[in-house]
Amino acid sequence: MEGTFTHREEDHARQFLQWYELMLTIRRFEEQTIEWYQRGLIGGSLHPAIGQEAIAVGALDAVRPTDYMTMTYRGRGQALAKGASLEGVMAEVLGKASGLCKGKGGPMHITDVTHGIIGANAIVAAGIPIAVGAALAAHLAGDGRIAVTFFGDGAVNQGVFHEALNLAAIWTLPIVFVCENNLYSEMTPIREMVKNEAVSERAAAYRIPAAVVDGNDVAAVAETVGMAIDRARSGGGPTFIEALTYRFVGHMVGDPETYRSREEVAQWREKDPILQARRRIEAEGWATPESLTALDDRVTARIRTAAEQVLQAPEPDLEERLADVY
Ligand SMILES: Cc1ncc(C[n+]2csc(CCOP(=O)(O)OP(=O)(O)O)c2C)c(N)n1
Ligand SMILES: [Mg+2]
Repeated sequence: MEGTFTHREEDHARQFLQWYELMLTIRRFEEQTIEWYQRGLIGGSLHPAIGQEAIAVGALDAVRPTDYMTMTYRGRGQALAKGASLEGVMAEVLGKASGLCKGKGGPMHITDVTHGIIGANAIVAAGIPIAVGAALAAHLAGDGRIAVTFFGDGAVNQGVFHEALNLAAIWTLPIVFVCENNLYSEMTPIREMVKNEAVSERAAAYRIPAAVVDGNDVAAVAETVGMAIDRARSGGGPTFIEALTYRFVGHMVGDPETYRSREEVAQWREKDPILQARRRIEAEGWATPESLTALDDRVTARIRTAAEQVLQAPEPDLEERLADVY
């Protein structure tokens, strides 16, 4: 960092570099899980969030460890950004005894109540009312907590989405709805699902303020969601954020991706949130290309070391298989 920067600029640079490192950590984490899945080490399906890292990192910037969060089967990055242990999430993905859910959740159901992560959900839209319930609890307790819920564009056609928004609005609950609009619901493009593709406009029906943000711009996401979090925490009620983004890999590992063109994917890859952040850092002079490469190496090494350790971790005991099952 240049010596001529003011303190404020230095703070901003430091914060941006932290965001960059976290996005990179999530990217490398997801790449590692894909490799494991292809080697047959992960049960069920795996839905990577590669391309959507800026939403997890930006949106959770102003969130406190005690705040509540729900997300989807694609939410491992959000768990990491909320403060869950890297090894704990990794172990859960592999179904190990040391996983955050003792290996019973797998890659789709990361939960860690000690960090306010009250559940990733494989049922589309199911996390939304759960977060509204948590926001209601916080509101009744007056404990200053807020809730953030992440969901996809496919969730907005579920009845429960509308019920949840209505309750949050009428009770002025401290919640931020973050729709990760990646333009597809499984293999169906949004234009074939809804007449009005402007998902955020739905919030107006419930008198919930809404904003659309470039979901690949980490600073823009942090600023927009940060304002929504402030509103929620100060008693202003819910906000709806539509973060426009794209997933660079298939809906799940093994998806043949016949429903979209290579050109479309390539165009979006140009808007890669990590690439954009790197360009910004270099343009502002916040770090040299060499130090960014060193940072990348550190992140890669951290993931590799954790992965080697977690791979050796014990499987759950057979006697434990019905424990915590209701
Ligand atoms: C209630 C319900 N219906 C259908 C499915 C099957 N399904 C799994 S993922 C998915 C697509 C959801 O798309 P979106 O909400 O846009 O999230 P994305 O996968 O794009 O992150 C569907 C339909 C499901 N899991 N739950
Ligand atoms: Mg989607």
